[in-house]
Amino acid sequence: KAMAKQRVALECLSYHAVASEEEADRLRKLPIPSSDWFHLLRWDFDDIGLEDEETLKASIRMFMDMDYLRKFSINYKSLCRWMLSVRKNYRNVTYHNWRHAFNVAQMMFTMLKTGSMEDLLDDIEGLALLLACLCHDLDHRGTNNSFQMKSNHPLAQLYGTSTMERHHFDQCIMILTSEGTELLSSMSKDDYAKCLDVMEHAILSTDLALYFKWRGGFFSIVDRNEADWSNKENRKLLRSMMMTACDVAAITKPWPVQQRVAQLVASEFFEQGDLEKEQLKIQPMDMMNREKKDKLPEMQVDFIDAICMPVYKYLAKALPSLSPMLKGCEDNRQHWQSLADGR
Ligand code: 5BB
Ligand code: ZN
Repeated sequence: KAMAKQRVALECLSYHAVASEEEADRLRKLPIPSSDWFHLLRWDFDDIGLEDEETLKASIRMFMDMDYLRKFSINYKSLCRWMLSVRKNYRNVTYHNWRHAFNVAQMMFTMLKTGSMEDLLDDIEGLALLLACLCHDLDHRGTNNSFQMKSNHPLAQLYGTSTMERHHFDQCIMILTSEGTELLSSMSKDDYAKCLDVMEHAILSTDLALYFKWRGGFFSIVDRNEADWSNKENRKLLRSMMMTACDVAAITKPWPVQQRVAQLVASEFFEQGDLEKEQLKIQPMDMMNREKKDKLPEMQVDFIDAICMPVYKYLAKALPSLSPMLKGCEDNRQHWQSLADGR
């Protein structure tokens, strides 16, 4: 394990950049428009009209409006430098890039504020979830856990399960503990430990395998009408479902947005399929095979039925204020079904 860790450090982790102080200083001096201006509190938010720098400002705005700078004595310049560093540690891959992380965080912000979930959670949980959303796919290479395994990547040797998610969390910790980006340095030891614990669980929750493992527990709590959110274990399940709901929230967006994002997801899958053919000499699954691209509508319907609809259905059942996500998902299912039927 020590050897594997060393190899990973050499082969994969050596590149982890912190943004320069000059960059942070520049961002620190720029005005930050309101949440209203960015439409940050809307379920149908779309990032397409925003410049890259505006996505940074919008992310900072979320922390300001949650009042986390005051509540946790977060230094504004550190927040700016942290934000720049997080963006820097996303790669230019087709889908799992900074824009995706930003959209996931916006959805969490909307669930907390517009969906009133901030009333159910404490401030440390809210802060940890928002930070986790921005960090949850750090250094993603556009390939999934199964690819790391099949290609015998050192990351897969280090982390046998939830490979990429453990790596995303690792990267997240590295940024949080680097000089100049130590956002949580004013927290008490206990609060800091709790925040990191919630973040780790939240980032791991974005592993689809863990969603399948944990969702039954959540569904039965909701079905038995025993939704006591003051219970520690119940809250843990709730937070994990919130992460999944935000991670796949493109499926709840207005149809033109959903179509555009689905194309990005498909392209990234096809790029992995190309690597599997060329490098691993294996036949990719349909989802990753560009020769099967006609199956996209059918696959989106399956994705909605197997993964998305259940999480939005149970979240809306537990908390009716979240039903706009369910509605958006249902609308998109209809669109994809029509296309699958050739209509
Ligand atoms: C996903 C799981 N996989 C192991 C087998 C295939 N499936 S799937 O049938 O549900 C599927 C999902 C098939 C095709 C898909 O996209 C074709 C473009 C998708 C799909 N996945 N469609 C999407 O719009 C999105 Br967004 C995604 C993202 C899934 C990433 C992992 C989500 C983690 C949730 C905790
Ligand atoms: Zn993600």
